[in-house]
Amino acid sequence: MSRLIIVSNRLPFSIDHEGDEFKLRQSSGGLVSALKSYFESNHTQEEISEKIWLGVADFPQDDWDKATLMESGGYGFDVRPLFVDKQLYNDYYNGFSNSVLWPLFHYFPTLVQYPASYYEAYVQINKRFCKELASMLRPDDIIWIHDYQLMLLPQMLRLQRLDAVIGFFLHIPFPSYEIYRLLPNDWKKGLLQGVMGADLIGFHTHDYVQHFIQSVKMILGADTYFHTLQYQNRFIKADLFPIGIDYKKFNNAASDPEVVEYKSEIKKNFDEKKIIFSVDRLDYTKGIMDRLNGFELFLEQGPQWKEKVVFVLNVVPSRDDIQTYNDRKRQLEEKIGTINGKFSTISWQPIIYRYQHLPFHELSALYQMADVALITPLRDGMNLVAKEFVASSYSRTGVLILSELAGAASELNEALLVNPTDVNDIAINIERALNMPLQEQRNRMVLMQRRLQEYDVVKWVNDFLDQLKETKKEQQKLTVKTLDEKAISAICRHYAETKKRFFLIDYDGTLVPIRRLPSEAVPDEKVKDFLASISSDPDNHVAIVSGRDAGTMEKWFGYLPITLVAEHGSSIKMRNESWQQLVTVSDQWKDEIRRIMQIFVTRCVGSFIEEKTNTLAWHYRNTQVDLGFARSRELINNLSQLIQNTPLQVIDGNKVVEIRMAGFDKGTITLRILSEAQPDFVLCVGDDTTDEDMFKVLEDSAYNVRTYTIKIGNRGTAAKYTLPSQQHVMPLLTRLQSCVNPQKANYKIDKQ
Ligand code: GDG
Repeated sequence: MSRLIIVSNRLPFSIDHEGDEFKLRQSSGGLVSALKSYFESNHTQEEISEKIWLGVADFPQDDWDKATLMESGGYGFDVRPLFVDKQLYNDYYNGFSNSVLWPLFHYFPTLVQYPASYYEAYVQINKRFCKELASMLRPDDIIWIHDYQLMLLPQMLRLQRLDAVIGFFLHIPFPSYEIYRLLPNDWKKGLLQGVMGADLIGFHTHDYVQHFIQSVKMILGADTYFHTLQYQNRFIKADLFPIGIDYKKFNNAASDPEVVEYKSEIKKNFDEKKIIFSVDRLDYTKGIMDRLNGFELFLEQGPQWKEKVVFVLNVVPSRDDIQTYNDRKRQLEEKIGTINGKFSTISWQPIIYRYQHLPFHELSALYQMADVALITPLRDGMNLVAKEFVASSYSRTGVLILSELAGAASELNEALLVNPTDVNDIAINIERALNMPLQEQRNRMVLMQRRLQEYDVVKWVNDFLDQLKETKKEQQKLTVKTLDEKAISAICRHYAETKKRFFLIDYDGTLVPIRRLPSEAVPDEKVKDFLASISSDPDNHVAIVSGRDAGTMEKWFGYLPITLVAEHGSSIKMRNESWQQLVTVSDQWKDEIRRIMQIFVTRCVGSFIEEKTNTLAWHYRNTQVDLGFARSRELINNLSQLIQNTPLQVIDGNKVVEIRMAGFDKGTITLRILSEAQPDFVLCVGDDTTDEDMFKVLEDSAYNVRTYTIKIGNRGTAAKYTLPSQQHVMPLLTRLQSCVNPQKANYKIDKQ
């Protein structure tokens, strides 16, 4: 049995007290709504025996001690409040979290403030969380850390507990690399390293996952393969988990007596008027000013709506100790006054504005009574209000107008999607929504409801926790062993027992060291003699699987009885046969790619382009290390965008970026040649990213022959074993021959 420890900046409630009376008050906010619903449901994971919520208390220790009634929570979880120094908390929360990360991650870089003291406080508070957690952790605990206030915590905890199961979820957008890189160097590196301490990192949308992976690649240089990242010898997964809502709670609220009563009050007050509704925390990201401008334009352009429509605008107080927030409040209230002053009649006011937190029954009644929900954030991680409005529509009518820049837009395609800064777009869509036929409203609602019902908050939590467990299992599988004496002896024994052995050997960086220029990496007599010797054994079949062009391969090895694979599988010469060209499509794509690579050659002294029949490669092995690496990230980025929807692929190789036809890789060709050869022993060795394709197909459980995949170097790999460097390759292969020919036994890995 495990304990689930939820860690978030704040606890999900405050304490109100009058005299000796202490009362819990639930905080508003997306995370609280979601997790509270999950804890109250009966569908938590079976193996979770206890739930604990750790967060900073916004009440004094004294109140907590008195309110002992809360020990058991009443919410179905234990509470661990953290009491921290007020000034420090202020610099961490209002400072770094909400005046650096919040504006930057929501694409408001001009609002970011950069005092060093903010980051220092952020480090300190993250450390406080770490200390508290470390003191309470048990071996089987599952730790789930939430949101941008605690980005350093996963790594801090990892350093204390190497085996801990740690999940991290970011509730706000992860911005594009161009925005993220605006952070000072230490901060941007520190935050990413911090998050990478987790085993599983969750985001709301595919875009945020991609942005994160790109930043990790560009800034930390981590290896990535789809959603798996390899960093400092650990495998980490980043994936999307679009948060769901408590669908039933909102859908069933229609029969709640309090809701029914409040609805009849609304009906009485607004009569037959159409209702437009919005509710958000007071925050510049929520786009309230542009929304008001859009509504004003709609009223100007549609005088026929006079006295027939009312906009119920509810703003929830938030972060009022940050100046930017107060300024916005004043500006919004002025704007509301202007619109009401301009359009009101003696019996009608177009905007009903409230600045308060609504009780649930009022919120729910307004969701149900609204003809239109107008939700137009300038950026929003997800936006639960949009989902709650859809779930509340028991009659399946009502129209959702939603910003295309909210995470929810990627799931709620049937909403009227608007650009939140385009007031004209907002005005047009208000008009469109108010005129939308009932049948169309229903068609759209039904589809959105079905989706929300299927992936509700319980599914969201369980999905995340299941994936976390899976990631842990995968990590164990991916653990790579250094090829040691014991493993070599085992390979030797197997070698001696078998009669149909197959060797798949990469060339550059494997048989010969990487040289300054590819033309310098010519095979010497030792390599040639070895290849001649190993291939002379009739029980052995050797294939050199290279990225080199066929002409060079033929010149160097054409006379030997071995198989040659050129350009990663674009052409092949099977042992004792002639060359076969496998890629037959036009190479016109090369002109555009060459032009871009040429720009990088100019910008990065020492780099050069290598052109092969089906491949263009930009080599940066001769450049200044940091510059070459940074430029290679940019080139990969540019090329990846350019080749979208084409049959090309970009390969991030060892000091080389290559582009070539997809579908012709070392993995595909490996399967092809092995299916013909039917061996009973396979040994595959390589050093590069392109060799990973061979390792993967050979390590795939569907491939039944006993295989030995060996990667040179310690970068992330799908291979079973690693060798420390290229110099170990020839001695190892020579030693294998000695297993049937003992006088060649001169290689002991432990002595290297
Ligand atoms: C962050 C991300 C992401 C709001 N006003 C009242 C009220 N609420 C409840 C809503 C909803 C929640 O608060 C707000 O959630 P959002 O998703 O809209 O926004 P954030 O609080 O900024 O949340 C966001 C979320 O995390 C989850 O990952 O979606 O993008 O910024 O549940 O119902 N509830 C009541 N009265 C109110 O006046 N009772």
